[in-house]
Amino acid sequence: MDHISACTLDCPDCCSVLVRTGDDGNVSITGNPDHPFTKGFICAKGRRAYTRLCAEDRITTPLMRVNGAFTPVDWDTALDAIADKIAALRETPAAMLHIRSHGYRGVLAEASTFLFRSLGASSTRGALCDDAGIEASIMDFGALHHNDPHDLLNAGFIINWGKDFSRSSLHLGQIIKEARKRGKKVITISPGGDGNAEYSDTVIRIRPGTDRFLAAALIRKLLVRGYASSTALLKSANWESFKELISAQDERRLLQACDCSQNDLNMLANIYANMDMKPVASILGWGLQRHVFGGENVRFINALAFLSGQVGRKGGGVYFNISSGRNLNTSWARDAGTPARRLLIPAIGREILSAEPAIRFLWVDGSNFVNQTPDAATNIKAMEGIDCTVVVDSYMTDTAMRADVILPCAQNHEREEILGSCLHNHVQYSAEVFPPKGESRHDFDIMSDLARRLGITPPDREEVLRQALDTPFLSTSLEELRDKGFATANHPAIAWEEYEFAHPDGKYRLPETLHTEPAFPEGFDMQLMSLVHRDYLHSQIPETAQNTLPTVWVNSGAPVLGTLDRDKPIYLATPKGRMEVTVEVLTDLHPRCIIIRRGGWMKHGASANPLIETRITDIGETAAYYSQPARLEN
Ligand SMILES: Nc1nc2c(c(=O)[nH]1)N[C@H]1C(S)=C(S)[C@@H](COP(=O)(O)OP(=O)(O)OC[C@H]3O[C@@H](n4cnc5c(=O)[nH]c(N)nc54)[C@H](O)[C@@H]3O)O[C@H]1N2
Ligand SMILES: Nc1nc2c(c(=O)[nH]1)N[C@H]1C(S)=C(S)[C@@H](COP(=O)(O)OP(=O)(O)OC[C@H]3O[C@@H](n4cnc5c(=O)[nH]c(N)nc54)[C@H](O)[C@@H]3O)O[C@H]1N2
Ligand SMILES: [Mo]
Repeated sequence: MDHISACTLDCPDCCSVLVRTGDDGNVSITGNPDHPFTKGFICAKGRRAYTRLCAEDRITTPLMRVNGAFTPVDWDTALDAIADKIAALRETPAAMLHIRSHGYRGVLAEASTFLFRSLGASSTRGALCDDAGIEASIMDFGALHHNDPHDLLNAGFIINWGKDFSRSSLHLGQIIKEARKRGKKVITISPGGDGNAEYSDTVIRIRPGTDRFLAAALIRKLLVRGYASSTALLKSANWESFKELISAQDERRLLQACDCSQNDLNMLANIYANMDMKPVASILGWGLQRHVFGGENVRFINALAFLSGQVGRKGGGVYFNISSGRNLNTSWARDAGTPARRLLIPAIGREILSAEPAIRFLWVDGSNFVNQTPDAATNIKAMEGIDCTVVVDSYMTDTAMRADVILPCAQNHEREEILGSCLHNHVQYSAEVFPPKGESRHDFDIMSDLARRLGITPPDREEVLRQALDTPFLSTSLEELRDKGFATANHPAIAWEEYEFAHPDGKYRLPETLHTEPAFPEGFDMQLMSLVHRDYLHSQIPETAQNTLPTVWVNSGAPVLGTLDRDKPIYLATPKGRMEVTVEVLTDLHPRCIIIRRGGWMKHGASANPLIETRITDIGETAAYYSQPARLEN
């Protein structure tokens, strides 16, 4: 039998899927062929969802720590104990901290936000993911908006600023393949070592963290040649000061700063200058904003697209992302109350240790923050000082193993959800195809039971799903959505076509500063990039797949290879410490880079995050993971 469901992993593609259950007990998961974006295929992560439900190491009963060891307890015992802890802190809500990340997506997933906002507990600010680029784009345009992804088929040129089409968004990659079949040219700008060669006509290798210099050099060239769009100039709020900033730049220096050549510059300038009237679409990956000047990187690329007249144009535009919540109403959770304070998530260990009043209760759901945030060793220390930690998860992650109570949650295809995408405008319905394993429960129901114990009336689940669809962009009923599996929100296919930007004066904002890239400390002259894994979402990796040494990749000509003794253990080292690794080579990777695929767990010696120092991006308070100086040593 076929059931329509959706993948709830934190991924832009946000696929609608068919879960096929056979009489023989076999289960297969495939892409929904009727969905306009999924188009009948899904990636390895989505196909594996069922294996994950049946994993032997899955936690399926509530666990409480008794004399140091986890002991199974019933739900009432666990929730009564948690309610007592919370009740004792009701008068000092700042002492309670709620950490929720995006291990799974959906409107019901906002349940914990509802509860902890209602309590006025402490929450987090900043981000681990894409807020540098989001805030940068909002500074420029006033709001997040991009063309429909299928409009890429109308482009003449697609300039890919560092998205890895082969790993992080396969459906976007499919559109790129289709565009190339139709004769569109794709140019990728990246540090290399990714899977983009097969998606691109030309690849330009850039030094990581420095795209703003290439974009600035291109803008400078367009201005010198007189190719800037006059409409764009008129629509800029700060054109005069920006012109001065750009005129003061030296082309040769800009190119040196990003390791790009005069040829690269000329080729791109000819494309952006629109010599042959073909529209140019720019795609911004999220890698280039995970650097200390990640926000500025995004702002200069946006400015380039805007000044060259490519914004608001069919086949043109800039794609960073849209808000995955923009088509769904979750005001019941968001407006439930105001957090007492917000601790900075990319520095969370340090923040907890220095919090005043101290954090005495911690609730974590949909997050493996102990392993996933920088300076992970400090997170362990921070956890030790908290009286009571509750983790809602199904696996014994680096975070869960440090909890006092673990509450087992229903997983994808075991719980109903409605969720949006940060890339396309379809809203998906994810179904309860299987009963939650063992005693696992929907996060929403866990929250509701706890809320009642605290005298807080939780909203009705069905009502929340109905309310979610009550937005100006959707015209579907819950019944229709359940039946069809998706609905399409109504937005213009071309963003900013009217050239009316979302700032109060309707004008675009150009960047005010261009910062030089900080120098690396003595002895650490390589740069560690902890990039997405093709087969897993972040740390959602089976433990059985983590029993070998983690691999790092460097350029086959990297000087460090000449100094390493291959017969001795090799370590990846940063000023924070070192970990043993296996080294492999790539021919196209920038010689400055070391790549590690992210998500490996600390308990298996496979996480890079204990080695990554806390650095915060210039805009959006995001973890600047990729600005990490590193080296390899014996
Ligand atoms: N070194 C390095 N680290 C990084 C990054 C990097 O670039 N470099 N990137 C960062 C990025 S982009 C992100 S988005 C973060 C992601 O980091 P996290 O948000 O912590 O995401 P995951 O590692 O996927 O862990 C999510 C957890 O949610 C659990 N989960 C799944 N479904 C459910 C459910 O229905 N209910 C509940 N309660 N839990 C569920 C999973 O089992 C898993 O343990 O990591 C960041 N970490
Ligand atoms: N398979 C898989 N897919 C995923 C995820 C996953 O864990 N696994 N995670 C999902 C999530 S939460 C996220 S946030 C996204 C992440 O999606 P992406 O941002 O696409 O992924 P990253 O691997 O962080 O970075 C992408 C590429 O950025 C390039 N890069 C790094 N620094 C720079 C730079 O300074 N300039 C340029 N031009 N390029 C640079 C690197 O070459 C890298 O290949 O993926 C989502 N999709
Ligand atoms: Mo992310």
